[in-house]
Amino acid sequence: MAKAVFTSQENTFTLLDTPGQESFSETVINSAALAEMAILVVSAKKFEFKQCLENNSYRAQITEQLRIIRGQGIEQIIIAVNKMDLMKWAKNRYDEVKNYLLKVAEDLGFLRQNIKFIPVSALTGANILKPLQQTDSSRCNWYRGQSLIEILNHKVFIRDDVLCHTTLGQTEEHDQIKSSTQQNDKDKLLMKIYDKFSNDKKQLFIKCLIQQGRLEKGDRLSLLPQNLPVQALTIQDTRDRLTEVARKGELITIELNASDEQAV
Ligand SMILES: Nc1nc2c(ncn2[C@@H]2O[C@H](COP(=O)(O)OP(=O)(O)OP(=O)(O)O)[C@@H](O)[C@H]2O)c(=O)[nH]1
Ligand SMILES: [Mg+2]
Repeated sequence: MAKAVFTSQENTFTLLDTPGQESFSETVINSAALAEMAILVVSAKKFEFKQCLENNSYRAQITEQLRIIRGQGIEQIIIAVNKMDLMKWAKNRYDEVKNYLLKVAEDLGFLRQNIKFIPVSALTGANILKPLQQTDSSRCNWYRGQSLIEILNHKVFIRDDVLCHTTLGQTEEHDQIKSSTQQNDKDKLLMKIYDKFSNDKKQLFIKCLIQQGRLEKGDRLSLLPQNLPVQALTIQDTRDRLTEVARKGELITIELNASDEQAV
């Protein structure tokens, strides 16, 4: 899973990019478990979409990705129909891709109102930041909707439950840790651990999503389910910079004082 951070005027976004190939399903599962929403990028290019759809394994693969996204609790999805520059922004091409994927997504339980389709060109940047009518109106006179960043900024498509409001008792405990320093349930730190690693200096690190509360450098934590006491020696923020404090929604890396990697 590759991570990138970008900001708009209103928000900071963390993007978890996963490859499309079948062999990367596990990465899609892990990313979707951390995500508030999903963007599926599909190619509108004839060879890449049409011929692929005639290929059973590709059909199975795109269905599998949508199934994983849905299975991880994501209800709302943006489907970006990409490479529209190569198709000269042909509406019938866009509609063909859209109608096919709409059916697949609906069959998997996505509700129509929760699926947002958008034509884009990642290469030229069309409809990514500025809406099409401001940049490409001569080529595409049929799409009058929002650009990708406008959809993201409106947040209508962003779920909040991955950044959960549940208490510990209601969540799966095995992959979460809580702070023992804070009293108020509302502010109680809750994080989902999604990776751990150690370096050649035998320093142990975990990667986490902060689901609620805030973490400060030096905080003492308890690792569930074993109730292992650990301390956050250092914190790296979403951009991998050292920081003193991290908050809800951030994907961070924490250095722990635990020496036994196996126990973590
Ligand atoms: N013409 C055109 N080419 C594009 C566009 N977007 C991506 N490409 C090209 O398509 C190729 C594949 O792009 P990637 O960004 O690697 O595609 P990907 O979806 O990340 O692929 P995987 O990670 O392997 O699943 C590259 O050669 C890109 O330059 C687009 O909008 N228009
Ligand atoms: Mg890629």
